[in-house]
Amino acid sequence: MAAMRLRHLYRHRNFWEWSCALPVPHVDLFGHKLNKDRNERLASIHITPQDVLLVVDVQNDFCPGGALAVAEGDAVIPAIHRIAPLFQHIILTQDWHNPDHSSFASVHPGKQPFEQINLSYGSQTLWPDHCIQGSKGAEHHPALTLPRAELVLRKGFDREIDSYSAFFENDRTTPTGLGGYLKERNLTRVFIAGLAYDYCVGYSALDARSLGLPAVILRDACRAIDLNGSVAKIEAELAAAGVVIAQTTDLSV
Ligand code: VGL
Ligand code: ZN
Repeated sequence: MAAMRLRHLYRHRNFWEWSCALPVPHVDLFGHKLNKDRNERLASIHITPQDVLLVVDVQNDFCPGGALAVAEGDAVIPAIHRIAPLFQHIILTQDWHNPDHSSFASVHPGKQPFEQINLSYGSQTLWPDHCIQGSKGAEHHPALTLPRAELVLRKGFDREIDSYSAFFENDRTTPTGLGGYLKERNLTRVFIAGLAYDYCVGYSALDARSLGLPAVILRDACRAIDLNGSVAKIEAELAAAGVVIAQTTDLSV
């Protein structure tokens, strides 16, 4: 009995050694070079000069104490600082609403924050007043220190249309200009971090894919609002669109 078990173990060991000796591919799905070490290969996404880090809406109003606070919103900041040095290109977005923006419950008599309403382009969630142009709440969180950021893209400044995505407003057709910027500067893959995972981060990733760009969400560098199943809903869409969900520890140069 003991001998049989031993033989089993031995065969298993041989199989393990044999499988470890198999040649491993030299490029990943995106054509980037892979580390030779098998364990590292599973964990590693190599950042190239054509990659961009898109830091979405890390603003006071989305952090604890803010008007539309996301739980642990400020916890994304150290994660973003950790990976920022890997990127040659960093872009920030800033939710930037008029005081009477149509996504605010306060401009719709009888409506409460987090209710749904129909606007010209379809269903829109109503929010507490947040990220009003020029206000303290609209400023980037003071702890966010990314002096190399090359573009700050403001969105949501058309009173009639909200803009979750950094690429298109919520009618899903009006461009913000970011797609053109990336194209002209030959930035071809987008890594996304920030707030909120289930709204502005998620929609930015979907729209990057709709423009044909590979998109990677850095999950531990995001936090979610999670309103009425919004996390499950966006995750189904992200999976269908081929958005890669990764961790900041998966990245290397
Ligand atoms: C956001 C709701 C309203 C976001 C912005 O940044 O995810 N969510 N405006
Ligand atoms: Zn907003």
